[in-house]
Amino acid sequence: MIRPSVLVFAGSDPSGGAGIQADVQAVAALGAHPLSSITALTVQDNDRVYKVHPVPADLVLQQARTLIDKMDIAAVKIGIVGNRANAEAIAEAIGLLKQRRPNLPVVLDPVLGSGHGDMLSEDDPRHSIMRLLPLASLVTPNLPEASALCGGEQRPDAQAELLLEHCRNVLIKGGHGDGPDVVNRWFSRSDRRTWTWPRLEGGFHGSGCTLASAIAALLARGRPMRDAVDQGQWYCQHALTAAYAVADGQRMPDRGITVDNMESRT
Ligand code: PXL
Repeated sequence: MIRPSVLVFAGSDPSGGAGIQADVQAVAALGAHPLSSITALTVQDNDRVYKVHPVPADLVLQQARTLIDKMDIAAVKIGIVGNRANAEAIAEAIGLLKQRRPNLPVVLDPVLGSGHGDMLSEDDPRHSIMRLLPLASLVTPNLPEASALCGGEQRPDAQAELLLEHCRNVLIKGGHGDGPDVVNRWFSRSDRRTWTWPRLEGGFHGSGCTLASAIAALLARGRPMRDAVDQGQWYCQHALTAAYAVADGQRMPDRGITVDNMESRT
């Protein structure tokens, strides 16, 4: 049996909480195989980012092409890209993949900065995100990201309407709000659904990466979008509930949790 692969474009987070380190764990936990093209090296601990060093664009493309030439890729996940040249390289790789698989699922996590607001791109990440948005099948902004991508618009319904002009599915995550619950809203052009999860105490490192990668893995395994968005959140919430500390500050989602009974949810 060939296991479906997810090609992840992401930066390295040496703390092991976010970025490619998170993506690899989440994709594997959900039964797909993680392939990677590293877009940037960062210098960071579990709280703060001190440096971002983009990988040269030709190397981002070469990493991907070598895999694309040999392997069938069932889904793509995009995290930080590092700079605009890397966004172009990623667009080229996705173009190649879509020649083979026109309906390739592509999950775009539109990261504008770290949880503390530290830079994770050499230039304005909004340009790279807008370049990649039409190539994505799902975009997963939190509320501040959705607002920044929509000219300061604050209302999720209006944000979704704008983003749906570029991308077929939008998941607006409420983790950055306040209140006792986190409300996540999924919109497609013909459907929508809202989830309410209890807000967990404290801060986490890499929750957005965990969720987007989980959804990409589920899409790679053939789940319909609505189910993948549902089950991905279920997995992410449990990984956050089981989070552990490695130092003061943000905790690490436990992405090794067992996911057996998630199948029964939809
Ligand atoms: O969670 C967003 C994110 C993505 N990618 C890398 C990161 C972070 C947050 O710190 O470091 C590499």
